Amino acid sequence: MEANYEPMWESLGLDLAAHDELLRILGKGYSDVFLSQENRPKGMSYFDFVMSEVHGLRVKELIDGQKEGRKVIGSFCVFVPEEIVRAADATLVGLCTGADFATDEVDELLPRNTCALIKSAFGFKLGKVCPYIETADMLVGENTCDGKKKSYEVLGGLVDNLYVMDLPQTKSPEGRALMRAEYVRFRDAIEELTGITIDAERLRKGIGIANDKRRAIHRLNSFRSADPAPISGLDALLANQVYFYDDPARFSESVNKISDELEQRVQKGEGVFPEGTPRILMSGCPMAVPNWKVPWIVETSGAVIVGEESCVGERGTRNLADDSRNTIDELMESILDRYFQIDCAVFTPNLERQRHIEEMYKRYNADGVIHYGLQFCQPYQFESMNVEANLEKKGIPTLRIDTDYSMEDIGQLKTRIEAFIERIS
Ligand code: BJ8
Repeated sequence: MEANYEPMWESLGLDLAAHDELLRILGKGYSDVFLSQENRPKGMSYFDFVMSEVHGLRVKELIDGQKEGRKVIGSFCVFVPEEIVRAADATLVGLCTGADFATDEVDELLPRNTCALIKSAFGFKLGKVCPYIETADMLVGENTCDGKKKSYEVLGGLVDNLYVMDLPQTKSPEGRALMRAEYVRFRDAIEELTGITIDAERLRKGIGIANDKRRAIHRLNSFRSADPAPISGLDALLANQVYFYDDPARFSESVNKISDELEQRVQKGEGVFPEGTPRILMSGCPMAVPNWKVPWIVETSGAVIVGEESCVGERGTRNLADDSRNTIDELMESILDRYFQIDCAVFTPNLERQRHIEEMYKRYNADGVIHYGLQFCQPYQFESMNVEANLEKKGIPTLRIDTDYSMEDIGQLKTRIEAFIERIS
């Protein structure tokens, strides 16, 4: 018998009618986009289950954990260090930012030229349809792009548990010092919230939990360089999206099971699409659940996505933090070492990102790059110009797309993507 989560959603203050509608659309979209795929690895059934319960069982687990004293921290960005949260036996979850909701109310609060990701975060809050934001004991905003930075000033008026982390804009010694100070301040805030003092042993454990998840994703990605590709880009993206919600140990185990299957597939030369299918590297803005529009168009137009240069992808999971150091200060430095390498476009200059795109293009044996920019996202839209020019100069075919979460441009996108696939075939 299906569990009844209505009392739980009601106690979180969700708008039940609007939330039902959201789940209906989400379920239909998931079925159309994911369940219609052929030759999926059997292990993906785990993610089908997770998605069918994304606002149900997982939220219940978080609330049950809260009853046992485990705090929930909600985040909008991969700069929020999961290791510190886990070290205090708390749980980090990514917040809903992948679909338009309550757009009229959002337009009253935010300028029209705000990116869809930020508008979405507000839409889920204003429309009362995100159980994660309502469950969280602390919401962490971060001063990255101007849009996010200023929108947190607005969000602060809507919630009473917002913590804002300052972040540098340059990879200079001064930038690193700022980030170090902010990570220490964040550790203090987490200690105060949880009542737990984070010592070296706890922090090492937190690093281990986060590293294990990353290792699992690295292993899955390692099989995607094969031709035929053993997993679709949509399914790999889904694993990267669920990374932000799921219980870490269960996630790593499930991803490793899928990887066992992929290993077999690669040995036998089996894939989701035929050998020789044009291979695409996606690069750019993060795609949060349920933002599957462009990957779906790509993979129903005769190509396969073999990698994501994105925060919901390798920019978010690249590099482990070194847990072999001894003292709390040394381990904090390990965390800093790792996060200071994230090549988000809010940094200037940001040349590492260009290098990473080229490196991933080669590693995944891609035939072309699609740069995915959200309209009004200045950092990534600005960078996309140079990215395209530099890649094309090196003979790497590149398509630059600027879009949002609406479905209005699907026809136009499909035409451009099909033409691009023809170019790289
Ligand atoms: S580390 S990419 S998750 S900031 S799309 S809100 S940049 S206007 S999401 Fe990001 Fe952290 Fe960077 Fe990653 Fe602004 Fe652009 Fe909107 Fe964006």
